[in-house]
Amino acid sequence: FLSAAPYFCGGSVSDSSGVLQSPNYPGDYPNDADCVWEIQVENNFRVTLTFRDIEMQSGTCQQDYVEVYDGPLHSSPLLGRFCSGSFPTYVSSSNMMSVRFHSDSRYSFRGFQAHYSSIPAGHNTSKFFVCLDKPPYCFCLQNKYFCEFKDICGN
Ligand SMILES: [Ca+2]
Repeated sequence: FLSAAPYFCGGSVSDSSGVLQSPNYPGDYPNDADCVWEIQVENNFRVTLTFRDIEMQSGTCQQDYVEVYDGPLHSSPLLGRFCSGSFPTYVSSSNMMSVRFHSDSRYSFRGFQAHYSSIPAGHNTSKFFVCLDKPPYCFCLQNKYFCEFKDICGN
């Protein structure tokens, strides 16, 4: 029997913006990986996370996947799990967000790259959208809603 050692990665992230990506990106990610990034930005800010690329073993997203949590990993709601085909954006309800990448024991692909940034929490946010002071001005927080990409918030 061959037993692969798990590949650990991730860590704490506290810059106001940055890039998260799977190990070796854009090369193939390792098998048996489990990475958790815990993003914490300044108090009174929220974390926005936008995926720019994602290519993983697809299907039901049980083998290889990315999960986004609205805060610390083990105590926060799951905002989404996915593995290919979509480029979602997430916004946290506090100044913390966690991102988990998992791969199983075989078949690897390019993985993912995502950009995060922090935005001030304030009146320009609701449960449905977040306003920004620069394009695209509006992030929708639920996939079933679509923002018109214009300055709907009066900035
Ligand atoms: Ca796999």
